Amino acid sequence: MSESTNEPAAEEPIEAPSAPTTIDQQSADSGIVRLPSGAALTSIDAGAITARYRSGAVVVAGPHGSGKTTILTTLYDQFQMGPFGHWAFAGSETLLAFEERCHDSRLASGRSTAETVRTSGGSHETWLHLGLRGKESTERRIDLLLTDLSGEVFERILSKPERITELTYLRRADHVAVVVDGDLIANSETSHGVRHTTYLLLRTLLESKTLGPTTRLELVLSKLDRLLAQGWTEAQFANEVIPEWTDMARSHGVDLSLHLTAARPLGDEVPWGRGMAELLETWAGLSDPVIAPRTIAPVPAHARAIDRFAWPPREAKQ
Ligand SMILES: Nc1nc2c(ncn2[C@@H]2O[C@H](COP(=O)(O)OP(=O)(O)OP(=O)(O)O)[C@@H](O)[C@H]2O)c(=O)[nH]1
Ligand SMILES: [Mg+2]
Repeated sequence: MSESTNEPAAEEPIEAPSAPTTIDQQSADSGIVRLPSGAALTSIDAGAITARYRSGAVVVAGPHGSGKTTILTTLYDQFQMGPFGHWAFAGSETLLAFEERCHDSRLASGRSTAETVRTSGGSHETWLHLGLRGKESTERRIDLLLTDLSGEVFERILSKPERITELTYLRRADHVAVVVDGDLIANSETSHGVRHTTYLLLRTLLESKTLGPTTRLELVLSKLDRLLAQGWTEAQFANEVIPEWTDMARSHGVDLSLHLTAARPLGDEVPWGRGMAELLETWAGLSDPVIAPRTIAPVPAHARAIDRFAWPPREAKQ
């Protein structure tokens, strides 16, 4: 992704990614079966999947350590045990990337506690792919593309909000999920800071006109187990904290939906994967059109083809 401001300003319009050929097509043409590498996908690779299947793009946002990658790996891990929620696993072109991210949370890693490797800031390979098929109705298929971005990307946006225009994939996203660390919310030393940065990130997303016409904005509280372990209740969180974000979003004509999750809780109080089924349902369901029409800022002239995930964005559904 183009997070650098050192990009030379390109005079010429940037070419959209060329029409993708599917793996099936390539096999038929050449007689050679090209298997996906399994690594995370660049925006161009992700664009090829969106061209092939009915798909949903989810940008998972939030500072370093907020729990973004763990949410994604737990979603994937849920399918190790069979169908999950209304969905069955229908394949992934990023199996290796999922496995790498899951490794430190498994016994085979030799660790005494489950961990998630910190996401590196410099990679263009930021999309994870989950193919899903309806558990009851097998004709129903959707392919989810989920960003696994480093928290540094969002920390940079918080210090320089104007750089949000560089995140061109926001325009194409069906969902943008802002992840908030429940552990930090509950801790009196960090609570004010994390509430404020969440407010600023949401406000930047809403005011920058970088969301697409049908993009849904969600707030995902992570580490619910840590919030409860520090004496908070879910009702207290909903009454005391949430309104400062939802009221601001409403003033921009947006209904912010909320998910309380514990992707990988410590202890037994909160079940593993709490809130994941609801999150998957939201991301895999067809999003309703946004009621208020949105004006969208133009893509910056210096954006590279690699950053233009399936641009132009989808038209607003009627
Ligand atoms: N107690 C608890 N810890 C969690 C939960 N989810 C994630 N964590 C821990 O939170 C830490 C950070 O999680 P990550 O998923 O790596 O966070 P991230 O947002 O991807 O971080 P960056 O990649 O650095 O931006 C890891 O040590 C996880 O094990 C949870 O539900 N409960
Ligand atoms: Mg990460």
